[in-house]
Amino acid sequence: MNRRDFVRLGWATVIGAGAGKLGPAFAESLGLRHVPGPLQHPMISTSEPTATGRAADFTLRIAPMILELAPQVVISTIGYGDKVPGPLLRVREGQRLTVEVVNDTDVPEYVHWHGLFVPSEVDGAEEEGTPSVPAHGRREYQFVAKPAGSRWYHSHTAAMMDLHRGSYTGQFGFLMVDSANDPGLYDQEVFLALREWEYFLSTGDPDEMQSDPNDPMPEKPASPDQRPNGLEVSAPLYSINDKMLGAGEPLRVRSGQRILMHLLNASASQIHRIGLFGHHFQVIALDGNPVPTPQTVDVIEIAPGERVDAIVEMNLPGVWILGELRDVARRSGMGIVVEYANQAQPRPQWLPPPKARWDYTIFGKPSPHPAPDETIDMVFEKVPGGPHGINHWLVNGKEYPQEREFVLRQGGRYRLVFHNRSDDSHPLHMHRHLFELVELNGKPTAGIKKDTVIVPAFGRAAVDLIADQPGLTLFHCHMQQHMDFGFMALFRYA
Ligand SMILES: [Cu+2]
Repeated sequence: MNRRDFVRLGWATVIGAGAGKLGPAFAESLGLRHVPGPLQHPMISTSEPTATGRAADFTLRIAPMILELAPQVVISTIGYGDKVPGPLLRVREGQRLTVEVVNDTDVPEYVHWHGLFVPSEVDGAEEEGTPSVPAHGRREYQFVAKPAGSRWYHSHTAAMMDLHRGSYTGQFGFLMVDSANDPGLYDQEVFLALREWEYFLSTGDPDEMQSDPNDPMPEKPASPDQRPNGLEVSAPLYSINDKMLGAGEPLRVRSGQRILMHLLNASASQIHRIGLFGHHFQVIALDGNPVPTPQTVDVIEIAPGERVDAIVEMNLPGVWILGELRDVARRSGMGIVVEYANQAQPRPQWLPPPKARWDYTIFGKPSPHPAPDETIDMVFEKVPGGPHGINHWLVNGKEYPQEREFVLRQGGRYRLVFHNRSDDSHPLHMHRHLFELVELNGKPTAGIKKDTVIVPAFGRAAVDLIADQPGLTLFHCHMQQHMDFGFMALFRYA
């Protein structure tokens, strides 16, 4: 048992004492440990808001809700429209969209439209000047849905030390922008959001993935930082969409079907790896953008903020678990049963997929890049265990705010070089733009368009960006705690 498992078991024991009512047979069948019993919550109002002005295409209502992750595992969170994930918003590319957001909570909120080209005033980031949805108030977001692909929407409120705000809550949902050119080469389409619940702070290493000793680590300093690490965000419960493994409906398939999986990591803090024994994922899009070279892989790695679209051919009849590779995460709920029709054997099987390394560059193409007009170096460093015992983060030697430093000229072609001088991997997200991956740890590539990129521990990535979306633009690590404690910068147009 490692330190992390110990912390987790300790937590489950404390809050599960006297409340471990999860049916033993159910729990055993999944290899789940006992988890806390139901919590008590006041009833929430279900009255519908009255319309203001023009009719909205969609209404999102932010309100406290209770969420049944599994029988007898009921938690309290804040969600959109009493659903987790929130309602699937599905639109055509180029469609003008009005979303009315009603905020039935006591705090101002922001809804961010992740991966869309929208103006700063509606992007849903306070730092860019988007107005809030006031507490017990409402606001309309109007924008044109583009570009096509798997987008999503989520709270962009700072949480700081409050682990029941912002992306620690159930405020996230899928936003599909359909292209007129979708070839539709699949039989079923499923949306799978990866999540943890009941976040807490611990000194256990929440970075689930050990960095690979074979990684080149071009940014590793000669002498390691000896200061003790601060408190980080961990979680005892996991789910895919709103259910822990085994608690929801299985994914029902037939032999020979092609299933298009829209995977989203809606986690506030963890990178995940997903596998399905005996099956392969044909990755066709990253962050919603078609890749130049679709490739088949056994394991998908996906960081907070990222999306992966993959087609899975169903050619091994049985009852399987699509799940997180780490036993602790899968046994705590991160998985879903995949059930072929007409199966006699009811017990879902987990077998680890073949060992595989995730490497974005296999989905790229080799063509060279024109030289950028300007290169902007960004150096990221950790200050271990600062105020409140939380790690703080520096961008070019400074915690956010970085308001004057990063300036783009309209139409300019920029190369951003991300130097990760910390021992954690970070998913780096640029609002309102796409960038093209140019290099990862010294490996060149082209044609991979993303809005969020994992830069491995002590790693380096370079991305090209065309400055064609005037307005303030937020850049940050997509892990909520990192973002809240310094890991942000603001780009402005000259
Ligand atoms: Cu980070």
